[in-house]
Amino acid sequence: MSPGTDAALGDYLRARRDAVDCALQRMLPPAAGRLEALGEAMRYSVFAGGKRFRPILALAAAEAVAPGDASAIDRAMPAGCAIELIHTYSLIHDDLPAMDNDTLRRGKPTLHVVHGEGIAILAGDGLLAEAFVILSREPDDAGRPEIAARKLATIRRIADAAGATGMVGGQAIDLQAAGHAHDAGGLDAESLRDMHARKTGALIRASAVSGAIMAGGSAAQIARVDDYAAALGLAFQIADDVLDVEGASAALGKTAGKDAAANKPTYPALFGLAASKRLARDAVDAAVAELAREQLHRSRLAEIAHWVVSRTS
Ligand code: GRG
Repeated sequence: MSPGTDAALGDYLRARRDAVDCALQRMLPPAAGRLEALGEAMRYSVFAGGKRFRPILALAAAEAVAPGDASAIDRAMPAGCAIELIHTYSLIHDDLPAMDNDTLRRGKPTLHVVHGEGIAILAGDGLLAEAFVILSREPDDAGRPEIAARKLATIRRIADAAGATGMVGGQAIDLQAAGHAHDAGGLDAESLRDMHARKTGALIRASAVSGAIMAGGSAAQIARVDDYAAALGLAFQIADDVLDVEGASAALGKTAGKDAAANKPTYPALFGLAASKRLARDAVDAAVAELAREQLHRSRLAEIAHWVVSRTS
């Protein structure tokens, strides 16, 4: 956890991260037989040491709409884990020579450096498909039509977030903008916001919404959690851009300073550092205000929003 993280929140995040790691160990197919190399490659990236921010967000949203209901956490866990696999696939592919061409991720050499580009592409593909195996398999909905309906809504939401109008679409916009001669890849503020809302925001939003859906939240609660997470995703991205400028590669576990070097579209490039930090704090306030509209602001979701902009990795 970051040095500034409140002790109780730090304990909470650690406990949740451990529970997510345990669930991921169980849910991923074993690396065995003829598929041992592929399975090992998938596990290498999944267990390279991510924060598990998205699954923790799904679990916190489930707790927020169903406080004190332990089954809510169990029901949200498969969605959280599936999203972590999709997120990990996106990092593997993003690091490939054809995209960001990076050699360090989660504090370790990137997957294509260790296992080669072909296996890295396939490991990413495998993780994406495996996410939907998990989503359709868990939790068991035998004889529970309301759980089956929640699963279907969750699958739809996650597929949308990961797909061509979500994360993949945002990455395509990013790829086209990178390397332009102008600041921030030639994108104006609105285009930058739209790109990030797709590339990073959509999956973050789907994480919180999936947790709320799987825990049986009301339509009004789910809508507020969605709006909260939209603002949170923006805060997360701005903080990530600021960390790329101010952070150290060792703490980040990835190469710092790459955005500016590649003339990437970022908030600091467009607004400067001080204004970017202010925008991130404004986004956190907006996120918490959305929670308050459904009395969800005394939950971990609000603490997580503040943590997102104070983290150092
Ligand atoms: C290749 C389809 C495809 C998409 C790639 C998400 C993404 C799109 C690329 C990652 C590039 C990047 C660094 C984006 C900034 C925000 C972000 C996703 C940071 C990494 O997420 P963290 O901080 O990482 O949650 P950990 O390792 O903790 O899981």
